[in-house]
This record gives sequence, C-alpha cells and structure tokens, in this order.
Amino acid sequence: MGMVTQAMDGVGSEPGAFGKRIMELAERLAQWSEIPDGLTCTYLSHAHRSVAAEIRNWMRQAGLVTEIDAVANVVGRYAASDPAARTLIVASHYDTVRNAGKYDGRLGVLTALVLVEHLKRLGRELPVHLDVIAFSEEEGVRFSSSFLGSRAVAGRFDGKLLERQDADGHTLAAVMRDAGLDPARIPTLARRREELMGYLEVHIEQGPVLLEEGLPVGIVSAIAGSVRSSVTITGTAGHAGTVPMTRRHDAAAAAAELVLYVERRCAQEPTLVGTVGQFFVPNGATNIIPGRCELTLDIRAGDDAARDAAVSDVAAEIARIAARRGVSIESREVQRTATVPCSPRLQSLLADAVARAGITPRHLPSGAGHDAMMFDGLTDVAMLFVRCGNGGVSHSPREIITAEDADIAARVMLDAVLRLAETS
Ligand code: HGY
Ligand code: MN
Ligand code: MN
Repeated sequence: MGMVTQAMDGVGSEPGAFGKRIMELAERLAQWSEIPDGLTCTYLSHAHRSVAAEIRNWMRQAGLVTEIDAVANVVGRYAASDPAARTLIVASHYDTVRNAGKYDGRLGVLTALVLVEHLKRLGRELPVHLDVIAFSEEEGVRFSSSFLGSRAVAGRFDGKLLERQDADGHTLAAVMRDAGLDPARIPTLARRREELMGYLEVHIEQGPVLLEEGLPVGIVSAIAGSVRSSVTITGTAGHAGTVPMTRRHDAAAAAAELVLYVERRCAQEPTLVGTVGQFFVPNGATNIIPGRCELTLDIRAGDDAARDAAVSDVAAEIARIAARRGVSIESREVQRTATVPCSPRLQSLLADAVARAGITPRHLPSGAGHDAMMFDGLTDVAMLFVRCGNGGVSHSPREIITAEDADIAARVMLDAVLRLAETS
C-alpha cells in the first residue's frame, strides 16, 4: 500500500515494521495465562502481574517515564519539554476474558507502544505529553465490574467497588493489597479535564463489517452502552425420580425459559443484543431437581432507549415466569453504561489520516464496550477499529488480525497523533 509509506515519509521506518513488531509482542504477552491450553489473564492473577511487568519493561526501554499505578494500570509518559503541556492519552487494556484471543485490548496497548518507540528513535518531540496507558481491568471478569483501570484514571472509580468479591470471596481491596497496591491512592489517579487534550484508542473491531467490506481499518462513530445484571432463581430442590413434573419448581427450567425470552425479545431490533453468558446450578447433580440457578444478563443497543425498553420487558417477563412456576427470581443490576458518541472532531482527524493512507474512511458503531467510554465528558474520545479475520470473531481463541492491518493502523494512528499534537 504505497500511499501509506508516502503518507508516513516524515516518520520513516520500512513498511510492515510496526505491524510485525506488534504481532511479535502480542505473542510474547500471550505466553502468560491462567490456563495451560489458552489465554486467560484476569485482574491481578499471577499471569496478569507478569504481563504488567513486561509492558512496563517495554515502556522503559522505549524511554518512557513509567509506573504501575494504584489499580495496576501501566502508565508510560512520552513527555513534552514543557511540563505544563496538556496530555494526549493513547490507551487500551491488557486484561482478557476467559479463553480469549490475543488482540482484544492488547492491540491498542502495543500500537501505542510502537508509536512512541518510533518517535523516540526519531528523536521527535511533541508539544504535548503523550501518555501510553495499558489499563489493568476492562472486561470485568473477576469482580463483575468492567473498566476498573480506566475508571480510576477518568476519576469515575466508586470506592464501593472495593467491597466487590470474586468467586472465592476475596474482596477487590484485599486482592489489591496482596498485589502491593494501595486502594487509598486510587483517587490520586484521576486526570483533570483541563490537563487533557484527547483520548485515542486502537482496538480490534470484534465484528465482521470491515472484513466483509474489505477494509483494514474503520473509525468508530459510537460505543454501545450496556446493562449487566446478575439473576438468582430459587425453586425447590428434589429427587429427580420421585417428584411428578406437575409438582416441580425447577430453577433451571425457569432460567431456560428466561434465556429463550431474552433471545426472542432482543431479536426484535437491529442493534439490540441480549446475552446470558453464565448459567450455573450450584451443587447440581444428575439426579437432583435444581433448587437454585444463577445467571448473568448483558443487554445492549445502539441507543439507550431501545436497550432500556428491552431491560424493562425482561423484568416483566421475570415476574411472569416466577408466578407461573412458583419460583422466586431476584435480578440485581451490577453495571450500567450509557452509549457514548465519539468526538466528531477526532473522528474526522482519524478519517483524514485513513484517507491519506489511501483507504476509504468507514465510520461504524461499536457493539462492544471500551475504556474510551470512561473518558466521555472529560475529554474528546475516538477509536480506530482494525479488521478481524475468521468472520470477525472475538472473545475466542479464534480471534485473528494480520500484521499488515496492524501496520496500517499504527501508521494511521501515528499520522493522527502527530496532526493532533500540532493543534495543541
Ligand atoms: O464486553 C465488552 O463489550 C468488552 O469486551 N468488555
Ligand atoms: Mn473484550
Ligand atoms: Mn476490549
């Protein structure tokens, strides 16, 4: 793609070099996992802390002033000569879901790293501070609350989260302290509006649009908000062989009816999606009628009104199922994020950089949530999506991108960062 090299002449480096390095580093980070046969890297596990240490080493080697902060974000600053300069954040997350792909979050962290390595190599100083941040916890796997890392930097960390418990009953505060972190310092991480000049994030699309349209990158127009709930259904346990079907209050059967209702209701509108990602019968056994069933609900849409209408319909159906089956159903909302429009100014900055790279700018919404959402209202945010292979699959070991696309994204992002920095 000749245009890309021309567009980036000012920054040099042979074509493909950024992408090759990004893929190599992603492979190295994937070696740390909580499971032997795949990639799981959840908040403050041994694997998670090893990944943080490695990213910090790479940032230090790139000449960044680096620290692991009070929530285990890895923060590297490529400083401007003027200490009072404003700051541009280029970031994403390094934690993963269970049995994850190698690029969700990490592509954005490594792209930011490769950009500053390059600026350093060129001795190219910027009129703004460039903060590369690897957020420690975006997925919400261990403590059922997403964006812990970016919440802290955006000043949106609710201290009550520290009492959240993981599956083993460990509180977030205790796990942080065991990792040598001081929860009391979390408020000091919050950035002030006046010190920021913007937030940019590169992320895999986690969908099929760019793949189907033959585009390596796209510009995110808006990021869908979600409502996450945990549902507990209590019925009556009993002997699988002796309780007639007409006398049962089977918690798992009630849960199954709810799952199918969520699927039916969320199929009614194009951008509406509903997922029961966890479905668990505690102390279940083949010959016991489930007396209890625990499940999670995740409902999202391109606009909050459509999502909220679905959430209230699901709540009404929960009451109907409970009455019909003689079970009790408790649904507890654990997280709600509003849909976030990306900054038109930064979207056109990215679109211009994409066009200069000889690629048709394509704006598209994100069904997935991202750390960028936490900075809405604090500074302008924008995201650059990178094409996923294998039909766009993500949150799966089959997640895949190409080094060529990663290289294009890095060059486009570098172009955008340089132009944005000049406007500071
Ligand atoms: O769930 C999400 O949308 C993101 O992957 N955390
Ligand atoms: Mn994810
Ligand atoms: Mn992600």
